[in-house]
Amino acid sequence: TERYNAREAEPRWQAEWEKRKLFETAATSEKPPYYVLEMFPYPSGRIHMGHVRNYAMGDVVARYKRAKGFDVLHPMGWDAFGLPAENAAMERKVHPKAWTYENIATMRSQLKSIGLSLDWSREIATCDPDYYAQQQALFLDLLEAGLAYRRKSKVNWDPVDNTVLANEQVVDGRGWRSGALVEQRELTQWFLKITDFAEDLLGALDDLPRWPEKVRTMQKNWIGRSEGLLVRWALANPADATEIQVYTTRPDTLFGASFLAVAADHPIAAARAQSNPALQAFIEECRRAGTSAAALETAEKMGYDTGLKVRHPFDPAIEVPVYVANFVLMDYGTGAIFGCPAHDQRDYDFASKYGLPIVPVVAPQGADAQALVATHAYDGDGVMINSRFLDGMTTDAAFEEVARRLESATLGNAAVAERKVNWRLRDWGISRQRYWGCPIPVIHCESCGPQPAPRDSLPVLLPDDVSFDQPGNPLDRHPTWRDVACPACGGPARRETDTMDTFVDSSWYFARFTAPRAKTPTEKTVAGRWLPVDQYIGGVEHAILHLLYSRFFTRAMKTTGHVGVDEPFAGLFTQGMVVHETYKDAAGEWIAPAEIAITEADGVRRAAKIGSGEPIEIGAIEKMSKSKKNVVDPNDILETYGADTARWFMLSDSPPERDVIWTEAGVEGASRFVQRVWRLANEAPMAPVEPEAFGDAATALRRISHGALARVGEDIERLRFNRCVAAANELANALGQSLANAPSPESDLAFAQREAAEHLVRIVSPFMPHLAEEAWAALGHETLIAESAWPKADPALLATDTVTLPVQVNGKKRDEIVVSREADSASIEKIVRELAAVTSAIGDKPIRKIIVVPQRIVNVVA
Ligand code: ANZ
Ligand code: ZN
Repeated sequence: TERYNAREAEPRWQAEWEKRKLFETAATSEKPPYYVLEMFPYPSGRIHMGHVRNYAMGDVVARYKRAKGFDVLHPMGWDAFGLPAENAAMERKVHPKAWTYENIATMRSQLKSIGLSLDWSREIATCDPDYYAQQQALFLDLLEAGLAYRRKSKVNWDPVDNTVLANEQVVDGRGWRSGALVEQRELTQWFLKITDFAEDLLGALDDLPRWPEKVRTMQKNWIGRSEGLLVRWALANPADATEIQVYTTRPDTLFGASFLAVAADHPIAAARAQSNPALQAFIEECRRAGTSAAALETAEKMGYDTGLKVRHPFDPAIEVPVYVANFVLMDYGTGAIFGCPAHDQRDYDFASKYGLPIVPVVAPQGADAQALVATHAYDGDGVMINSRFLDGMTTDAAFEEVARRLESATLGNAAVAERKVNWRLRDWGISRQRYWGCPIPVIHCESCGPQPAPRDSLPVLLPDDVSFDQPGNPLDRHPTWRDVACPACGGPARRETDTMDTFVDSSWYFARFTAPRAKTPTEKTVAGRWLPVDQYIGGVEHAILHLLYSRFFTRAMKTTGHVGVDEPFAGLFTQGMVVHETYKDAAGEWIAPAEIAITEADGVRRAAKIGSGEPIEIGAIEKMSKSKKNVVDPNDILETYGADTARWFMLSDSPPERDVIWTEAGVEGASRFVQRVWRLANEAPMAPVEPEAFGDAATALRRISHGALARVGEDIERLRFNRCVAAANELANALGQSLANAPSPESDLAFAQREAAEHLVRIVSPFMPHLAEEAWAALGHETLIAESAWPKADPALLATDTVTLPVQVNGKKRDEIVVSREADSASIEKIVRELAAVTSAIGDKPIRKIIVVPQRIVNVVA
């Protein structure tokens, strides 16, 4: 047979699928629905390998589920608003809209050449007026429901460019273009009330079993519920105030308090600074350095003594000083803390710097408490010491005792303390002083205040005639767009010129896909059929914000009557990155993989520049990035090998949640496998009739082929794509060996061989759909494989085919694997080495030994 020609076959099959509208999801169907979605891309210009991996995974699931009889929804769109389009406008004088839609066109055709089973008739771009019209309608709904409101909040202000900067435009406290020190300015901005749902967003995480544990933990930490105490401390020298209230989660450590500290923006700090220029200067310095949690985390602890003293809530004779400190946040708790240096590292650093006492109040039974805190804070468990009536108690008991006593003690005519649940989660500020985003549909009137834009005036369209030759938001200096009549009084008014955070755009697109052309945000019954998304797939970099905002939006859309569910994504999978070796020349410049040739001699790999032969240093394996030039362009791979090879390699080497190392050798291997499947399909005997009985050789082959079919189905359901690849390899080997025996066409073995070839093509079809169609036709089928059902494995052939082996790591069970009964130790070892449960259990320790007890158990010794 001739070699399989991917470059010729792939576009041909893509055209065929498109002609038959195979992947367009009909409006109604008797079949059960299944919604699989990959995070939609930002149209940056070109598809990269990370996209290919992400979409290949989703496509395997989509094609498999379709073959299993589901009505599959698998749409694609563009997260199309955002800053890069405006940067392109400034740098290259191209309009953000033109830039964005050109990129979309390029990337759409790239995605099409990968052969994804997408319903392109549902394509949306968030910058399409049809899309953002509905987003504006949603905003008005949230406004009416009290879930959107306005308040003052800080922004980064570049005093040279006279413009607001996004956080990513502030580099080391300076404007990225001007280099000027960035100031904090207060602007009135729009907020969405995500905090209304804090309790539910936290609690419901426990009802998402098909989410990775680590993502749920990250969300929990972000929402950050803590239980503590608000404690009022009386000022010993009352001046501008009589007390300071602090929030603490460790009231048990109260006798270890050696100072109070307030945030730079705390009213007490401002009051004291009025008569103290040095304190004022310190406060300003704190503000300049930024007061975000991230900025404070890394900054050196600094403080300024206000001269004030407060009295200990249990003993007025104990007085402690009050500082203004840069590590206290104004918008958390009360913006004031008591410092307990012995048991909090930040307080420890602070106390060491300013010579404040470090008194241990918690220590494990019998420990030398002073030694415990000699070099750093102790935050472990123990019993109370140096704490009067608390001594000997556990920290939990001490917490309760302090709370009980202070709740019933009084200061003035109120309790000294009250219990308080605190949340780290803040309301979501969505105002951006940017052009390329969804306009906030509000009109400001001097006499009536902010008015919602009338519904029948939506969408508030972005004007096209804008220029980027001056800093700032072009909408601010566009009078014919900006100046309008007040919808309430008809007097002169101005449009809101801020646009929405682009995270809003991506917080509901999955719902819009269910009825992408509706004249309302969703069609509730249609949304009800599809939501929640059955399987969502994307990068772990979105584990917090995007997913949390989407969870909030789904709840808000339920409140406002657009969907019937709380949770957007029933199943979530976060895939690993595509990584590649890096290369450097003698001058230390990064060199692209395409410019070098690798040779291997005596087990040593060497790199040299193609052409000059100059030796090149082989560096670490890292995430593909432009700056390190270790990027492989999907287009080059598609040109050389075709989409199927790229897709197969992407999913073959490592478990999908881990990084995959892109190597030329790996791609070559995948390419050889493509040809192999093609040969096997062509060499298989043509459709013999099913014999009455099967001999040993035929039965052995059927066990393997039915076993592989069943395993692959199960593994796709669990997104263990690399195991599917292993099963396909095994089957191809078995079939190849069997075919070498060349039986007569009538024999039972011929039947088993043909069946094995069909199963092999079926197994690879979700991964390599073009090759599968071509091979399916070569096997004599007149229908498309994409249109035919996934066959059922014969249970009689499965019963003895496989065994389930528990996998232990150092004697503790971590996972189990299903392998064929005949699998040898070497292949079992290989599977075990790649198990995520095993790799995470051993961490970075080396594997010393893998003991395989055939058909019983596997033990990994690390
Ligand atoms: C005394 C103490 C002793 C504390 C100790 C901790 C350990 P979470 O769990 O995040 O709620 N804190 C309170 N408000 C703060 C603010 N605005 N800026 C910076 N830190 C603040 O953390 C609560 C703890 O963080 C509180 O408990 C307080 O320090 C600090 F051994 O009080 B603790
Ligand atoms: Zn008005």
